[in-house]
Amino acid sequence: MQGVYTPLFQFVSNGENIMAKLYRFGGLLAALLLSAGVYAGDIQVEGAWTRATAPGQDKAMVYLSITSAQDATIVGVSAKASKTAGMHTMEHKGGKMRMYEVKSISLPANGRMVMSLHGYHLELAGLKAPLKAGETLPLTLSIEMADKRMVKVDVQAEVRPLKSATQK
Ligand SMILES: [Cu+2]
Repeated sequence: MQGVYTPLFQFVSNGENIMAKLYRFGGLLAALLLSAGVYAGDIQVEGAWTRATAPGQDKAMVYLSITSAQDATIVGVSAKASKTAGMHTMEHKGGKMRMYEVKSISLPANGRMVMSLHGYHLELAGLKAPLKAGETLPLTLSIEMADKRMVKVDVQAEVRPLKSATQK
């Protein structure tokens, strides 16, 4: 393997150039890999769902399962359907469930992170239109991989009926 990398160093004469060229090469490579979906392929999202909104409700909680082949962190979420989107978790305190915002969710390599009614969820606030059962709600996760590369993962969340037999 070493022989593959050695020629790179023959193009350049000083240390700064080496770093600059390697960095540029690395960035270009990352962009190519991203466009080919290689990194997104390391991340698997399953079973994304939310519920149809009740009249007057402008918030939605979204649940999903996510697995990453390498250590990663969800650092953001966005959705065209709402003014804001974020990550929340639930806390049981003094007999009450309280939810609060978190800035990131860690994804240990190959560990499945399952969002559930009693834990992490994505929260959309300021919905621009009611969510109707049978529709899909597109959203995008921003994920930072262990090597600091940022990956955008598009997710289609199924909108389930308000009262659903498949509630978890
Ligand atoms: Cu919430």
